[in-house]
Amino acid sequence: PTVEAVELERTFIAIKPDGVQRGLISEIIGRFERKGYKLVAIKLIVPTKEFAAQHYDDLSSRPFFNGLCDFLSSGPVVAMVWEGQGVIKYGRKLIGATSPQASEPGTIRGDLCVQVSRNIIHGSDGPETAVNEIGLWFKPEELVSYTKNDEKWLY
Ligand code: FUP
Repeated sequence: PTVEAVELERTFIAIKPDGVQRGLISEIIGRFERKGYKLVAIKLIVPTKEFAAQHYDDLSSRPFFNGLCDFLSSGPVVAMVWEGQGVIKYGRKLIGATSPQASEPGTIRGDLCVQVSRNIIHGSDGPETAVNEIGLWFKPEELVSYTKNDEKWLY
């Protein structure tokens, strides 16, 4: 199919402070890039704890919520939007299970981390979450629209 005929969905992906501190930015970006997904937004930011709480507001009743928000706001986060066919669901597959112990080898969490509270990356878990998270982390004008030439070979 032509690129125009393919539904190019978008997802929000973040490399958490542990992934940044451990020097895994290029490794993680490389996996999405090599797969054939397209980077449409990226920035390095230290979220406030309030912002982290907003991002994780569906988990606010969980016992680990406070520690999770402290952790996400503890240092720089690489916030990104990736685009491509099936990127929401397949992005989660690339990432692996929530617990690195349950993540298959070959996945980002399976290969690169050990503990659930230090699982290095976040990815939107569905179409609605993706829209909400992209809207929370990015202004519309921060999403870059451009032609990437490999797409005519991917689709
Ligand atoms: P995921 O979508 O895989 O990131 O998982 P969740 O939305 O369920 O959890 C969000 C984050 O909370 C996880 F990435 C890590 C943290 N968490 C814990 O610290 N302890 C837990 O028992 C579960 C999740």
